[in-house]
Amino acid sequence: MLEIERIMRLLETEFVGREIHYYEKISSTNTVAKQQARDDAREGTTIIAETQTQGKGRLNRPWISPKGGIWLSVILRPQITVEDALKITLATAVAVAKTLYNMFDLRAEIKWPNDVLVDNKKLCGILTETSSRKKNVDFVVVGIGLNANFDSKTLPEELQTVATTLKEVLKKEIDREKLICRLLKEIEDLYKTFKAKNFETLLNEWRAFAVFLGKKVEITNFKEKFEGVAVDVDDTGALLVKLADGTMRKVLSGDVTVRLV
Ligand code: BT5
Repeated sequence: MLEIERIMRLLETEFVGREIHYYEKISSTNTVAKQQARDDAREGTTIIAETQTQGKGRLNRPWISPKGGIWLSVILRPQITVEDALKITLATAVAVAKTLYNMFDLRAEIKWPNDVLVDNKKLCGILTETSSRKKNVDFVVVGIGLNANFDSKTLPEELQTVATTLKEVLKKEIDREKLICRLLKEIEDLYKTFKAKNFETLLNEWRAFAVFLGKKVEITNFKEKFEGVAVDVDDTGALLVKLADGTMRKVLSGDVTVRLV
């Protein structure tokens, strides 16, 4: 079980995680965070759960959340448009990758828009949800699911070959409290960079972990499926894919499959 008091003692942030709501078991930290945000929870409020019964990914896909994982959501209140929220997802992926690199010397890879992978297997997923009034965002909830201290054998069979955990990669259990503190600090630092509109700095950090850039990818989204080479992200965070005929496509949502040949 996580020791929240220890997290509070180790935490070096100004506002992210300064208020933590901890649950042994809840539906989804994102769902609870959204409710608390609607009830005026202050910026940085963080919801952490030991397990989730209805953890979710994008498009309401299930996120399997056994004990030993890190399942948390942070409430942010930036003054941005809904489109800008994509950059918060990218910044959060950088925060996860930097934390793993700084703590364990582990070189994770970011896959656009919301995956952190090790050896091509999913270690972490990010779900950013926004609530908006008209064009502007009222609040953003950033949910992070990081497979930490459990074996991928505890996941459903179809995920066992495509998912991995820190315990498996590092061959030991990690200090989850310390990791959460470092992660929340990285999130806060990158969020400050984001708010200062230093997008180029942010995107450059992102590019350093985005190993799939330059590779052949298949894009699947609600309206189409196509192949091309992932070239870069633009200043909105959209993925730029070059098609076989040389034209460039801008991708704002969808799943990316990296072709290994
Ligand atoms: C994501 O969606 O990757 C976002 C996951 C966000 C989870 C966190 S946990 C804390 C917070 N509270 C929530 O309820 N959610 C957030 P997407 O890219 O759509 O990927 C979802 C897919 O990942 C599923 O369809 C499965 O194939 C796979 N998956 C499910 N559980 C997994 C796990 N534990 N590890 C690796 N892959 C998993």
